[in-house]
Amino acid sequence: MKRSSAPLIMAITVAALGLYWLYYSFATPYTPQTTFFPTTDFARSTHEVYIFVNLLLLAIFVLVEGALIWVLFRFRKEDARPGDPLPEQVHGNTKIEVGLTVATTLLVIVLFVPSCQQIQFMQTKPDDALVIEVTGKQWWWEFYLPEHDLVTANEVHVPTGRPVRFDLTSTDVIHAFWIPRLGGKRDNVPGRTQFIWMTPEEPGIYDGQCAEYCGSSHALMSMRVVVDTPEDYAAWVAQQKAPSNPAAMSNFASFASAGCLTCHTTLVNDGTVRNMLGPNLTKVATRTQIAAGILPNDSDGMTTWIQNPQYHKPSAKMDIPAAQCTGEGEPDPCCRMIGIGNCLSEETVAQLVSYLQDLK
Ligand SMILES: [Cu+2]
Repeated sequence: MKRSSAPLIMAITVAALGLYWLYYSFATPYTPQTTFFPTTDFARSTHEVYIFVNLLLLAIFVLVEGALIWVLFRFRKEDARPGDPLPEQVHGNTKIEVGLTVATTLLVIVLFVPSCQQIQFMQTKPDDALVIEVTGKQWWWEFYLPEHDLVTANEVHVPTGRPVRFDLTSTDVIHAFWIPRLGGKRDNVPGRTQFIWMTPEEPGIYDGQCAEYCGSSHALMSMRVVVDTPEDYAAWVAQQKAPSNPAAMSNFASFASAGCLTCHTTLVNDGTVRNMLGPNLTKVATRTQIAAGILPNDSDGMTTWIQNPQYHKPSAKMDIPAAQCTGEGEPDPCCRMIGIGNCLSEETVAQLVSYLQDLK
């Protein structure tokens, strides 16, 4: 009987395509949330353990599967001639069983040691860290930097060359803080504070994502960490802390009368205004994105967000169903905004966008 090599060729092709897809999905620097290009001490040491464990397991896989395939071919039925005796029939082999048990125990020890070293490294708080308190909320992030008494949202800057410790908690449900190239991940649990820390080494923009299912818009809960040189970081802090008088800006009256101040503030970004219902917008125009990473921070992004936040982020606390609006005017698009019964005309929306784009 002629043996067909088609299944083997097909298996190799599928495996090769799978590896190709994996590589281009996860293993290029162009993938923003890859873990394969770590840029902190924490991310790199975790990555090294990961690679070590996986190479070891790959070697075992090749050995075991190789032995299995060898046996399949060596003892297959087609090679037996009529009248050949059965191979020796055995039951149990003490040497092999003891050998496998010892080898498995050694393997567990080899995996255990670097994992424990990594856990110890991660759980030792570094001296002189820049502390950032991170509060997860449905569905955005509040950052508070005690050293500068500074509150911001969804996007935060850190310097290179200094350990950064993120202290993680939540005010509603469990979220998880994860910026793959900086290292992670760890849960934000209501009522307790956990931490992760790392020392950023390369300036750049690093995106992350809530990694614990937290409700209908969980997938729309991104965060961004901008790693700056120490000089750029100092400039960012100075910009965030710079005194301004947003209440004197021409469109502040529209912002106030639209009810925005019920949940947001634009007036102060120090520790006195933590845990508001919506993100602190004091210097919102300095951020690159809005709504926790789902829209660009420009006039178009801001306009479409204000006009219809529920379209972009279902069940977000901003907005109520249009049917509940009680104001005058068109039901749509005028009357689909903000949970206090206000209707926003296009003119008002334009004023709000103009106001917010000036907050820098
Ligand atoms: Cu989530």
